[in-house]
Amino acid sequence: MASAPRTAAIIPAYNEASTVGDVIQAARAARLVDEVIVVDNGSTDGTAEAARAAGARVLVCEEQGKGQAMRTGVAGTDAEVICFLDADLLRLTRAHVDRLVAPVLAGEAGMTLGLFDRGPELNPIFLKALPRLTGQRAMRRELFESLDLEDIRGYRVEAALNSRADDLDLPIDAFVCEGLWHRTKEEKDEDGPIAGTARKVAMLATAVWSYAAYQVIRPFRRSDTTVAEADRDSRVA
Ligand SMILES: Nc1nc2c(ncn2[C@@H]2O[C@H](COP(=O)(O)OP(=O)(O)OP(=O)(O)O)[C@@H](O)[C@H]2O)c(=O)[nH]1
Ligand SMILES: [Mg+2]
Repeated sequence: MASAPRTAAIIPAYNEASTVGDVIQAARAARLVDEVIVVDNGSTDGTAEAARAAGARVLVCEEQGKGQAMRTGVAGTDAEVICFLDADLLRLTRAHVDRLVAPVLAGEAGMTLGLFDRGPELNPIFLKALPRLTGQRAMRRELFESLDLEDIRGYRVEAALNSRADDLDLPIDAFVCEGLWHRTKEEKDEDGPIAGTARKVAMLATAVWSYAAYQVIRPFRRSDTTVAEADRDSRVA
């Protein structure tokens, strides 16, 4: 019998020292996770040190951006299944992480999506009616690697993953992670809540643009380079 593919939790983190340790702890406690990788972009608040202290392997991404950090994480492991987790999560449990990974390992889902718990009124709306742009998602590495380099920049990456999974008709397993929440941009922005809200609006605009770019512009691009093509030589053995 072939041995089960190995699973890596990859956590992009930029100035998340106050929460990254708990996220790592939940990921390390998960039964189905074999290694935990944090990808930092030169955080100035001790995120890398906190991540190392909590037992993660820390990689440094040279280029700023969430998607770029995810790419660095994937290139830095040979795991077949990847579980992405944000570093600003509150109340993440090992059960949430295993629930994300299990259907992908079993081949029952091409991608899983773990949504925040917004309560009984909002959960069905975020689960069924809106684009599911969560950072908590598991997939086989090939799905991430099949994305175009242009499509993974910053916050475009999540919409791009959703679009790609749709293109490939992959079965998606989306669910609410009971109790899960995060430190929002409004809370963590040093320049105050208004700047935080502005950054949030910019991020959502990026996601909308990403969907449009994927659907409209992509077919006309002349030279697409996928993540797999770009990172073939840098893959760890
Ligand atoms: N390494 C790295 N991580 C990043 C970068 N940008 C965002 N992240 C991480 O990606 C995760 C999600 O980013 P957030 O900015 O919280 O995005 P979000 O949760 O979708 O947005 P909010 O609702 O405003 O919190 C967090 O763990 C961030 O620290 C970056 O440039 N580099
Ligand atoms: Mg967040």
